[in-house]
Amino acid sequence: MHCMRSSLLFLTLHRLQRWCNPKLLLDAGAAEKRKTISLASCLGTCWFSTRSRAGRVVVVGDVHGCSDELKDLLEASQFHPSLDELVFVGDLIGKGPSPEEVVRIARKYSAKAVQGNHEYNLLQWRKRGGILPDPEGRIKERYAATVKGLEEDEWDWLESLPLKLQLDLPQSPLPVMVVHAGLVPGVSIEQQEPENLVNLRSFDHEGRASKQYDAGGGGWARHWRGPMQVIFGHDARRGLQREPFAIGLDTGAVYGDELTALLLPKNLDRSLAHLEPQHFAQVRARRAYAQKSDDLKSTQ
Ligand SMILES: [Mn+2]
Repeated sequence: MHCMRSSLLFLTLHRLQRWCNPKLLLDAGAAEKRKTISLASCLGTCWFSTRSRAGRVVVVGDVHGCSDELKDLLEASQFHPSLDELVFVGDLIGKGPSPEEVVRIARKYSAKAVQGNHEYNLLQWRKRGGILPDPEGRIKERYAATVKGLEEDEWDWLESLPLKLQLDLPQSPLPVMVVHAGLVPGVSIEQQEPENLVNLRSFDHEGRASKQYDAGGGGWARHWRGPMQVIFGHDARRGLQREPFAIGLDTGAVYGDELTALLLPKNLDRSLAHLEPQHFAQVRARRAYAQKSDDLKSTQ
C-alpha cells in the first residue's frame, strides 16, 4: 500500500515538475531526469517515512536543565513534532546548566508536563515573594540563580502545569497517569496529597509515606497495584524502575548517568509491564552537572 502510494506520489511529482518546466518537456536529458528523480525520491522518502509509523507519546524522565542531553534524546528517539506528543515527568529545571533552554524546547513542541518538586518549590517560593535567603529555607541562593533567566511567560507556563496528568492512550487496557514522584496506594487520585505527588519516594516500616530513599519499607512503586498505571521520575538513586503497574524514569542525567524516555505508540494496546526494548530510548549524559551524594543528603 505504502509502495503504491509512494509510486503514485513519485509519478505525480515527476509529471508536475515536467509540466512546470517547459524545458523538460522539450529536452528530457539524462541530467535533468536524474535531478527530477532525485527530488521526487527525496520528497517521496520524507513523505513515506513520516506516514509509515504511528504517532507516539514520548515521555521524558527528569531533565534537570540538561538541554544538550534532551536534544540528544529527542534525536535518538527520532522525535517528530508533528507526529509525536512530548510529555515530561517534571523537574525540567533545577540543578543542571540550562533550565531556560529546557523550558523553551518543551514549549516549542507544545509539550505536556507535570510539576516536579523543583517547579513546585520554586513556584511556592515566588508566591512568597522570591526572597533570598528563603524564610522557609527550601530555596538556596545557588538554586534560585539557575532559573534567573526564565521570562515571565515561562514562569506562567510552569505555573500552569498540573501535578498529575492522564495520557491519551485510548487503547491501553488501564489508564496511564504521569506524576513526578508517587502515589499512596488505597488513596483515590483526587485525594492524593500534593506533597506526595511531588516528593514521595518510599514507605517506612509502618507504611507511612516518606520523601527519603531509605525509609525502610521500600520504594512506593513496588507497593502500587493500580487501578491505573503510573509513569514517574524523582528517584535517581533507584534509577529505571519497572514494576507491574509503574515505571520510574529518573536515570540521573544531571549526575552524569542517563536521560531516558518511554516511546509509547498512541495505539498502545498492552500494559506498561509488557513494554519491549524498542519502547525505551536512553542517552548518556555528556558530563556530571551535580554530585549525587551531596543532593541525596538533602531531600531535593
Ligand atoms: Mn524530583
